[in-house]
Amino acid sequence: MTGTRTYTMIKPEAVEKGLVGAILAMIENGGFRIVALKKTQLSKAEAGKFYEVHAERPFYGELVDYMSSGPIVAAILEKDNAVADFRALIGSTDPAEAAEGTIRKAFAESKAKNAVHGSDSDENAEIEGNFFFAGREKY
Ligand code: 3AN
Repeated sequence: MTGTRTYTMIKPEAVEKGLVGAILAMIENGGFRIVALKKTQLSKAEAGKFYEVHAERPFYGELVDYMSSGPIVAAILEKDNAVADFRALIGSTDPAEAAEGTIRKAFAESKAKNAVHGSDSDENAEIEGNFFFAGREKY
């Protein structure tokens, strides 16, 4: 039986620091199956569209600049209860509040440079996954 899906990005600072393998290992060890995976870089316009829901937040400009500043690793992940279980695995947005054993506790620098993205709902997971991957890139 297949599980539900979520979407993640390993963010520019974590890619730059050579943490892709370590983060993917935590993801697979956490019981997630990788459905799709690629290294790519967002243009400013694409980052702006991806984070459109945060357009009114004070950190939006900084977030868009940062997320388009270097390559990211995008992935679709599958597991029962994928969205909630993945958010538990990544930990709180603020690494100072992230629990032991979470990806952000291990690798995040700050609220902005917090190593990974995780979708916040099944609906957004589908939209975000389709933003990055064509049907023939998902297995
Ligand atoms: P999460 O990524 O935990 O779902 P959201 O959805 O509140 O958190 O925020 C989306 C992204 O915006 C975060 N991953 C982070 O990169 C950035 N962000 C959130 N809060 C701040 C903040 N106070 N300052 C700078 N960037 C922030």
